[in-house]
Amino acid sequence: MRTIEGNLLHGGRRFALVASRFNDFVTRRLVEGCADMLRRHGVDEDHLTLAWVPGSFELPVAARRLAASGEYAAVICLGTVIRGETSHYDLVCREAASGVAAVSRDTGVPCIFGVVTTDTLEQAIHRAGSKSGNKGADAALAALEMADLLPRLGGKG
Ligand code: INI
Repeated sequence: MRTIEGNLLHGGRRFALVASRFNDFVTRRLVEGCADMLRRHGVDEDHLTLAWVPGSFELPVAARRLAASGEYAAVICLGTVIRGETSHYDLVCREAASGVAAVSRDTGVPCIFGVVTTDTLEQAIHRAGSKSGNKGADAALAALEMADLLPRLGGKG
């Protein structure tokens, strides 16, 4: 069986991060975890771009622009949605998730969903660099792997 896998190699590629300001106390830690993981895998500082949007609902539209630019091997979307703070939690989560997935499918550029969705602020903090790891760092690994995998699959996005 021929097996195709992506390695965690930067390959000189450029990566874009899109982060939402809502709950930025948490999201900034996701951004730091993500950028740190990319740098530790050899990604050049010059090859990292960070764009801020107001909330997670706005992640897809910015991700689409970045993905369509053709400059980036992957776009990493980072945000924090906390149920306790919004009655439209489900809407924001659903639109962010389906929007990011649609950008990925439509452009062929891997768009990584690094949005923490929790019931409480405490749970969100745990996923942003304390008890439960850092979802931004996990998103960076997914981006490296997908960016390396896609060219190996052949064809076009
Ligand atoms: N955006 C978030 O990223 N996280 C949240 O928890 C959140 N809450 O609680 O409402 C949130 N709302 C803002 C939303 O993403 C949009 O920015 C806003 O609706 C304007 O379109």
